Amino acid sequence: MNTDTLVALRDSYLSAQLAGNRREALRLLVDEGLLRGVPVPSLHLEVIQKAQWEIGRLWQENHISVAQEHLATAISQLALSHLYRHLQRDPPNGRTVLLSCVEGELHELGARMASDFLEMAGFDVRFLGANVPTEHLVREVVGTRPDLLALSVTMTYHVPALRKAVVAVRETLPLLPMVVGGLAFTWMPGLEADLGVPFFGKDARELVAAACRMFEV
Ligand code: B12
Repeated sequence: MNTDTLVALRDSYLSAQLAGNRREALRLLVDEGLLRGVPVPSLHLEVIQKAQWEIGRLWQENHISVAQEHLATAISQLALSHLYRHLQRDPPNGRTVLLSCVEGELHELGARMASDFLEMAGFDVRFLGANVPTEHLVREVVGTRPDLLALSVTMTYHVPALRKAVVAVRETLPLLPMVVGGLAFTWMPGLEADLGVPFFGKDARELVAAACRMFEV
């Protein structure tokens, strides 16, 4: 798939988001994307993710309102739900990943996308979504005993919550492998070393590559 096609698709998708046109946004992803052979991971990363980043820029620079950002993001949520049933999955690799946003963290779309990528790679994924209180995260980890715990954090002011979660999980299950990611790591380089937890990449594709290396699957 050439870059120009993906850029054009992203621009059209962004216009549909800004117009609040859910049907057109889905039509673009399906008719102009999937049915023309654009792989689902490219729709995720090159169309939806990049459109979301652009929505962030437009909001930050006051070109769109909070309501318009919400409208646009709701469309991307719908798009991910719709694409979910079209994910091409590798055979199950027998490993379970529990993926969660830390307490207070409301940005869950990226973590959700990361969950979909892990699923495509054959992992069994438990995705807890946004703002999971640390105490409940620990209970869930103890209850489900995943092979890997992945924590997502976007806002740097949620790093203390990440730290708290890492400490609490370590106290309870010292041998459980943990990884961290999300935009906060772009803004605070080196944070992972400070936490003593590996950073598994800046997007969902890198996360999957690292997880596969870790388990040799
Ligand atoms: C949508 C959005 C929201 C929505 C989120 C809704 C939802 N259901 O997710 C809402 C309205 C809740 C929101 C709130 C806020 N937001 Co906001 N938001 C965004 C926006 C526009 C898009 C986020 C998104 O969907 N990204 C697309 C996904 C696919 O990308 P991603 O998150 O980077 O995820 C990828 C990687 O990070 C990685 N990844 C994610 N998790 C993990 C985990 C692991 C282990 C690994 C390895 C990888 C990984 O893989 C993902 C897929 O490739 C961003 C702009 C941006 N640049 O992202 C601003 C942005 C993040 N928000 C911002 C701000 C300021 C806020 C608020 C403080 C606003 C306010 N005043 O209230 C609040 C904070 C809320 C909170 N308590 O957490 C700023 C942050 C700036 C900064 N440097 O601090 C941004 C950058 C906008 C901007 N340009 O100013 N926001």
